[in-house]
Amino acid sequence: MTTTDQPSTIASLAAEDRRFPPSDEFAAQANVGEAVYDEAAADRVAFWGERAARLTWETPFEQVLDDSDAPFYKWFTGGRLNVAVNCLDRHVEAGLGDRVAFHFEGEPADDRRSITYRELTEQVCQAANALESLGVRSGDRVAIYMPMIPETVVAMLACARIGAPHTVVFAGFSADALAARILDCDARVVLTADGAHRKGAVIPLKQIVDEALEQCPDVRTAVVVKRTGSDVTMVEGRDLWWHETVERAERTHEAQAFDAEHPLYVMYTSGTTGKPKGILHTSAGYLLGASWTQWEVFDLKPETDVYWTAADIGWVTGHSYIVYGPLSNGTTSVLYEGAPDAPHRGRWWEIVQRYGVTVLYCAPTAIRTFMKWGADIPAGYDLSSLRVIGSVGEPINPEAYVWYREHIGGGRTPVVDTWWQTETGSIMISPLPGVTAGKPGAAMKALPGVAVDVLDDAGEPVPDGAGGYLVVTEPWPSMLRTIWGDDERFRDTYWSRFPGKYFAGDGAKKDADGDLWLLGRVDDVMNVAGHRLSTYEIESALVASPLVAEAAVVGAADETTGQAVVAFVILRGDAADGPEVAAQLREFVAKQIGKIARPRQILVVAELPKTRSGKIMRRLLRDVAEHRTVGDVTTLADTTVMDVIRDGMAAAP
Ligand code: 6R9
Repeated sequence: MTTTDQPSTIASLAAEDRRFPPSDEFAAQANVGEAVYDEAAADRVAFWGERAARLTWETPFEQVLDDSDAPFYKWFTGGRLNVAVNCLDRHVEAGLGDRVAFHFEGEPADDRRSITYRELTEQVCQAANALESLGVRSGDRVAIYMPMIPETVVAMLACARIGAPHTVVFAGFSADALAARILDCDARVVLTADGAHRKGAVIPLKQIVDEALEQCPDVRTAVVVKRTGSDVTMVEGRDLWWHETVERAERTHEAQAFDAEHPLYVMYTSGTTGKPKGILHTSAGYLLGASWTQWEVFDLKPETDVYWTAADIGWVTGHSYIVYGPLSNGTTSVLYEGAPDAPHRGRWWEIVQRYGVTVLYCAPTAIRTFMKWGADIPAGYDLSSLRVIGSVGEPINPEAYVWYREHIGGGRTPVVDTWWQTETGSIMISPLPGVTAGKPGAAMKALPGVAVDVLDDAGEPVPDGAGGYLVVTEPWPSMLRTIWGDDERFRDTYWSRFPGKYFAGDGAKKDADGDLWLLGRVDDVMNVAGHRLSTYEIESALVASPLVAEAAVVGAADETTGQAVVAFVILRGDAADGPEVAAQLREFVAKQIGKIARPRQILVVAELPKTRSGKIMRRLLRDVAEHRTVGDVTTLADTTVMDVIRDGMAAAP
């Protein structure tokens, strides 16, 4: 991607002139105002030093940032704290023991319970005691392969409490994927469940663990939560029931403080090439990032808000905004186990109504799915409790943003489009709900204390109106510290493209006002007859058509133009399929962006291939568009999707 050759596409985003400033009423009560940007700009390091007062330290830190061994930055050196104490004990000690930490909503009907901070603290103490009695010591890695249930949160915090870094593996990854992660970080203990409920069926977690452990001879113990009551084989001498170990342990546990840089967790994220990268986060800086950004970006009022991140704990979004951010802030949250359409398509809105959810945070893929199902479904529920709604995981197309604001936010709530990564630990680029006049589709600007820029190939900042590579130019507290066991890959992947700066791997554009538009991964940029086109911009144009609910665009090799645009679309509930639809949509894109962006081919599909966090796997669609064997599908949420799409492509005219 270069700075100059995007004229054909800049026009489409520049034409987006809808603006949504906060109401005076909202701005007046907001946690964070304009002044915070100035405060952070005046002295960024001091700004973070002051924010750190929101954590409870056993020993205060001596230095905010130690950059003597960059890019191996250290934050809050000399400081000591316990992450679990910050998430639990201190709230109970402050008299908040009876506050609900989680409203847990299981997938099966009427399976729900609310857990207070006192109860959660006791359960975490029990699990910490149990882990210690199983020989887990500070620094030992523990793998967690569990459903979206309260015991998963308990497991994570118990690890944090005893200083044993956890690695949570998404419950739905295959036995091979699980084994690879266990082996990479050399975990010796695995926490799991007999099964997980998913759309009325049961995922046999324990069976998958058994299979994975055939490859992991060093794992000595598996502790199993009874969740679904499915038949499981318990291996003598290795497997233990959670209810016979954890739930019989002492309810009190003396927590010890750890160094600010003590490892907290390893989260695996897929690279474009090679094996998954184990992203390492440490204690104080990470916790501060999650805690402060949840308060700042969602205008969190822990006394009154009911906060819901509708994402999976096995994704970094769940780590930071279901577990560590909300609990460190003493928030009441919703924890929902199941799918949005289990057992019906109004399930999320039923949950919002039941608990009076005030802040909702989810992914654009969910929003586009709800668009497809139709606005009359959410309209059947009382969503008036919502006051801030957020989006994460992919660029949110302007039409999806406006639909979300209108049909979920009642035309009233600020929408925060938050850009960040597993590597960044917490939100980096986002509007502030009480300050920013939101532009649909734009993540706007870096949060106070975060420094980003967009660079061209030569590493020079691009002018307003141009696009390039997103970088973070200064260290931040919740940054990854390394790739587990591979410092060299850490330097190569993130710090070598633009020396001294963190390379995010995403394309971005500055608009005429200097506001930021994220364009997806750098690899998702096409070259059509010499023009650089971003998949996201063409997808946004397609989604702007009243016929289309979701679109995925790829560049396929083309004899005349180098690459040609191939689009896969899901039609909205009420749009009829037919031969004229493709022709209509091709013209629609030509009109919106320009002839150069007109898809060579448009295929109507029922589903798109997505990862568990809802990201479209364009790489697989590219394989189909170029008539290749479809590549590795192990990280897909539904692996059968690709067969259907491939058959559709073969039958297409
Ligand atoms: C939190 C998370 C990171 C990648 C990131 C980017 C994409 C996330 C986005 C966004 C545009 C947003 N991404 N949020 N793109 N706008 N608001 O998603 O972490 O799973 O590591 O993915 O997701 O491409 O580089 P992770």
